[in-house]
Amino acid sequence: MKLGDSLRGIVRKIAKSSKIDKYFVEEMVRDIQRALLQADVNVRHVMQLSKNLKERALSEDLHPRLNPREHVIKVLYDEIVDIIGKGVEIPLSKQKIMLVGLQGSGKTTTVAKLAKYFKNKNLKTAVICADTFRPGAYDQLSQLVGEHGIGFYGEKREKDAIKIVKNGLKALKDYEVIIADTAGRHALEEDLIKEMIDLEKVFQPDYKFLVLDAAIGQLASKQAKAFHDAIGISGIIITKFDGTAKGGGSLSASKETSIPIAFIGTGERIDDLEKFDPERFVSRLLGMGDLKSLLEKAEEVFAEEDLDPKALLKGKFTLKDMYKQMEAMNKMGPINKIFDMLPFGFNFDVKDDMFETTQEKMAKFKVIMDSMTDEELENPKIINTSRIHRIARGSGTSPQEVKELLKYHRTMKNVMKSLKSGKIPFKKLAKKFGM
Ligand SMILES: Nc1nc2c(ncn2[C@@H]2O[C@H](COP(=O)(O)OP(=O)(O)O)[C@@H](O)[C@H]2O)c(=O)[nH]1
Ligand SMILES: [Mg+2]
Repeated sequence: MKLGDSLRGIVRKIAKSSKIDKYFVEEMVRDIQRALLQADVNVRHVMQLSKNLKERALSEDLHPRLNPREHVIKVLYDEIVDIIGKGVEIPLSKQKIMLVGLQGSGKTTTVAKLAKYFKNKNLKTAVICADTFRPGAYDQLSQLVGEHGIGFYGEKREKDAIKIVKNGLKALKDYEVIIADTAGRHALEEDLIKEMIDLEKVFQPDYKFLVLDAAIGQLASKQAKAFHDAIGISGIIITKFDGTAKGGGSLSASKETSIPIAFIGTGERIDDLEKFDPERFVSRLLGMGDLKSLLEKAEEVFAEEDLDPKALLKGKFTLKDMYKQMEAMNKMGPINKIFDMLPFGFNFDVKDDMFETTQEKMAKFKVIMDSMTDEELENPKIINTSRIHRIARGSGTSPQEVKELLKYHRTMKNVMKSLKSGKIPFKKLAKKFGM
């Protein structure tokens, strides 16, 4: 994400600076202003943050465990956490959730993502299609949740959303979590408001989430207020965070309206949904890493795969381990997103595409590994040129492809090693910051 890129650049500059003085702070504040304004953060917030940064960076007493550079990073971290909205804890229990928002904001996609989120937490989850306005809404939602073991209720030809919800509640009474998708319009017009209010009365949701497209930037604030006034919103879900440079606008809109942010959508896939936690979010944004989220996510996936979660960080890391891990990683989503969660100073000398664990690549790796001996799988170091040729012949691949597999393994092994050895500044920083 663009905001993240510029902020990480600034943090790196601070970390490398030889001296933190007035000139340095002024330049830094200018850099930060540019980054935040480009991300469409409200100028008022940017000015307040600049003022606080200038005051605190040099005058404030240093924390006994921090050096001046770390102090400035910590101040920056605090101030950014302060201008974005708070999170909200959604219990993992029986509940009903209703999603509202303008057309195209990402409601239907998010209904499916949320349902999968609760389903992954072992709650019996179903969705209701109460969008009778948009043709194809029924098919879209039933397809999205189709293969994921999520219940679905809809009535393809019924035009009365209230009736559908009433029937849906009866049909789905054995489910623990029920999420309703509702119709959107191009603007918040009277008929939409009326429908939302009627639906709310019948459905009686525990949570009403407003789905906001991150690309609307600062307009998010106005939209959130309007929906809040109409039906009372319990939380915001910001979507399409992956595709915009303006994400800062919706993040600070939450602070302005005091409506917390519940989740963030970061892609089109059903798993591209993150629970929002401002502190974690900002530490990732600043490149300080988020090993906590990473491990949590790994744990979820590894549980599904029946693997030891800590295996990511320990062990000899043989080719067999790598394969298992690739399978798990595949479920966690694109690997470059995972690396976004890792701290700065964690430099890999590799391109993103090297980490693409496509099904195709996995299949090829598997074929190659089938032609290796157990000894080679346990200790890939012994694989010399003549072995490479033998393996390539045996698997019907090219020596080039065998080398690619070995290179991938070496890189992953290095990643594991640095994670294990704690070479990462984050751990130190995190401890110092009391995170
Ligand atoms: N890149 C990206 N696309 C998204 C995200 N959420 C939704 N979309 C896309 O946005 C478009 C509109 O989504 P939809 O759920 O139909 O919106 P609705 O009209 O509010 O129900 C679809 O093409 C989705 O794939 C997201 O977090 N990231
Ligand atoms: Mg929809």
